[in-house]
Amino acid sequence: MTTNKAVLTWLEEMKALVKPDKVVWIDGSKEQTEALRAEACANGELIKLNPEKLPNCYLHRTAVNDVARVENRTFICTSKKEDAGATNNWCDPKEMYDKLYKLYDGSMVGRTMYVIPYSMSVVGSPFAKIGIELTDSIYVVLNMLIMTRAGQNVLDALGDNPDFVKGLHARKDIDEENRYIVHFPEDNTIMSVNSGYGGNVLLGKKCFALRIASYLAHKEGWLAEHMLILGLENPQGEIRYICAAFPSACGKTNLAMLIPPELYRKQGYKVWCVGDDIAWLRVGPDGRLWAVNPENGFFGVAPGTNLKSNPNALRTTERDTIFTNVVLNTDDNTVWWEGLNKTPPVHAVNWKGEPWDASSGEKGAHPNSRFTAVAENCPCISSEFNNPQGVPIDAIIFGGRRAKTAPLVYQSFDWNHGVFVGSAMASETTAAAAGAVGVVRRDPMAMLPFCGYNMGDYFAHWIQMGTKIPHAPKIFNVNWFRTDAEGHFIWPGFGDNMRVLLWILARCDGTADAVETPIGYLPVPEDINIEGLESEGITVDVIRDLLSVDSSLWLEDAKGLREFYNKIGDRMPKELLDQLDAFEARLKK
Ligand code: OXD
Ligand code: MN
Repeated sequence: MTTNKAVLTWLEEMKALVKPDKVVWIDGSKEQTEALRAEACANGELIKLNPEKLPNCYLHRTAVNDVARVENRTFICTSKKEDAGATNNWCDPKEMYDKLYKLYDGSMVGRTMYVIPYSMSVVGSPFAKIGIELTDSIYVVLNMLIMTRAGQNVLDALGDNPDFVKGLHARKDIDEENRYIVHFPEDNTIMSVNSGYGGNVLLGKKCFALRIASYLAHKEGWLAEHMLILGLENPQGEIRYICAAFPSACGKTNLAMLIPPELYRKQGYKVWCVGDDIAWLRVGPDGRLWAVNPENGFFGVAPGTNLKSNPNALRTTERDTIFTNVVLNTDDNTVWWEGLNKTPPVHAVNWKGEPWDASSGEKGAHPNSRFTAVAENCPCISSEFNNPQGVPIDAIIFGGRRAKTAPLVYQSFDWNHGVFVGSAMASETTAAAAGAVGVVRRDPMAMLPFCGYNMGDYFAHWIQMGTKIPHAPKIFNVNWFRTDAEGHFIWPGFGDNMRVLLWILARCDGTADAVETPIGYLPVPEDINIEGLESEGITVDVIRDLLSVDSSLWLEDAKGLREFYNKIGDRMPKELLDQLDAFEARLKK
């Protein structure tokens, strides 16, 4: 497979540690993948679904104690604690290696170790980075074959180069008390043990493409971000690209695959999906910011995905998909989840593998149940998805779930103010009682759980990047989640978010006016097109309300932000502290 000395030496070391019975290199061939699927079905790891209704689709169930990312057991182990910063769990690398090596010792006795060479981004792209994951789980292999470009061609591209990210995953006993997801950014190394859940074990995704990559991006002068990438095509056939960062479970996949409202569809508007979760961004030779999606598939949340919320995602999952922790319909061997439709299966097995009756009131699918689907099966996948140069970005959007504070949309005054807006990102639980405000969780740039180094340095890097992009994207903030006195969402969201994207692009072109407020530039209410929304109760007055800025709420928010900045400590860049002071002064005026 390879004569790369660094790869082979590391492999021998890891073999001596975990002591597998057998080692299998993943070559990416159809034959090998098919054989692994058959083996996983035979040993119970996978259940083959109805080949007519869901061709080439499988169901997997994780252990009941292993259903989500474990942030409290996720570590960034740099030699100096300050380099990981106050927002990450840290441990001295030597101490952590000692602890982990004890856990891994002999963990693959009697098992097979799979060697997965994979590339994040198209093999050979200037953005691409290579990783090798060692795992004892066929489920991981099959997921990685969807989520990344994996196989022999990656080893060929690596050649003799010792520069690759080393990943070791062992299922071990799925013991929560000894579950660790650990990053050693200075060693290009990731170690994951005692979990089988995607976000903890598909090491190319959060661990590499965000945590390790953000560390590398800081060193090398680019950005690795928790962002979707979409292309918006106008009736003239011109496509403009936008990146957007929202915290987990705030609708990134839905926005990335948006279907325009009929009014716009008729005119010829289209939205193309480049990515739904991660963007790697570099300054191009033309001085613009260019983005690729380093992934090759979607690891999306199933519950709530339906024909209204996201028909494109639903259609993407109709073949070649691995479902995890959803309901099995035993009548026709298909799958179901809450929010798919109003007709749960009559004979069914829940995510725990138990017989399940929808009338019990218990959920059948786990709320974090997932689909792992092939990006190229998406009906709206962008023609640029495999472009090794990426796509040029006109706008960056930040957003969160705010019941009251943030308006539907606003634009930052400039790059540094935009970085401030991103750093102030937060999401809050919706308040049931009128006027009550939910609990705010700060999640700057949606990167709180994914930044592989000190958050203060990360902010400084964003400020620095602003000086290196001659034609930088404009920065915006959106909030689809404002609620009325009864706690109902005011804005219809989903496809209608397109109306807001059009205002954003008009601002990028300089063709829309704006109102200057203490928080940034807001739309003139009449400039958000509401044609066709009358039946949803949306009038210009409602838009005016959605765009209102309550200084007292924002001053309260600024207090929370200052506490957060203080927690980050002395690596907070002065530029953002100045932004915060200026923000408060504008609000008090
Ligand atoms: C997430 C995810 O948790 O994408 O952000 O899975
Ligand atoms: Mn995500």
